[in-house]
Amino acid sequence: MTLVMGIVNVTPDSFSDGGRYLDAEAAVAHGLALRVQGADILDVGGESTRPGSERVAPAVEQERVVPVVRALAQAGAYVSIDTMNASTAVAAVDAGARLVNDVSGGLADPELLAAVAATGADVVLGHWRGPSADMYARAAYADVVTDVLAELAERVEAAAAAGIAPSRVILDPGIGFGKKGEQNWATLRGTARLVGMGPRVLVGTSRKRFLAETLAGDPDAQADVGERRRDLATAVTSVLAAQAGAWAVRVHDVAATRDALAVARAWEGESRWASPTRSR
Ligand code: PMM
Repeated sequence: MTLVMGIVNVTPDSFSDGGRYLDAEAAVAHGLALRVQGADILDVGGESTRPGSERVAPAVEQERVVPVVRALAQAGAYVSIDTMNASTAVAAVDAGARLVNDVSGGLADPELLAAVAATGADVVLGHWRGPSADMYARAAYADVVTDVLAELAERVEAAAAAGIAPSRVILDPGIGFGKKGEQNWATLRGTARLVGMGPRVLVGTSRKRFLAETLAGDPDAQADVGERRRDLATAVTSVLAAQAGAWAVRVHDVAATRDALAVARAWEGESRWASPTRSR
């Protein structure tokens, strides 16, 4: 069954939560609420990767995320740390994180893979072609799925060379990272091929621009598509990712995604009734 990773952003500039969870206490409360809604994993991040965003100093990032990781891990949650920095990854694992989620696949910080290897944590390697500030300039592909798979295979090799076995790796196609509009849909259509590479696969479409562009029917009007419609679109793409064999989906609206996955499973005959939300 596909796992649900709930997003806990601890950033002042995230487009998704408007910085509402800047305060660590509020972020912890939000994470615990996502858990009650049925999140299997809580993904804590302190650096926004929204298109055009600037990098955050690792020390600032750690001030934001470490207390939140510690509190959620102490509450018994399976916590992942969304970071491109080796020092933040190590600090978060020390605080109880069990998974390092690097959207850059180890490319942004050359120390990250070796640092994660030493911790024993699992690692998400995302497909990435450069920092968010100018990532669309690198959105040129001969064939997007073939290129993404080949570049991720290189990251799996780099991880292995650093001491991380493929069984500890989770691959992520990096939806929205160095990919525009239709390139994201083409990448998603390749999910089953990505799953065929062997490692577990995580797919993150939640509230992303390409969904809003599709719903608006006009890329220039994407900002007019609100959270509710983006969350509904995300529930649909998450079901489709699950059907293509994804190990997990990364979402803001955990309750909607769990409901959508429960309905899809009932259609498939795997489970007739939705499991009640958990209050672990
Ligand atoms: N997307 C964002 C941030 N972290 N991590 C993974 N593994 N995959 C993603 O697609 C991904 C990510 C950007 O979205 P946000 O700013 O809404 O969290």
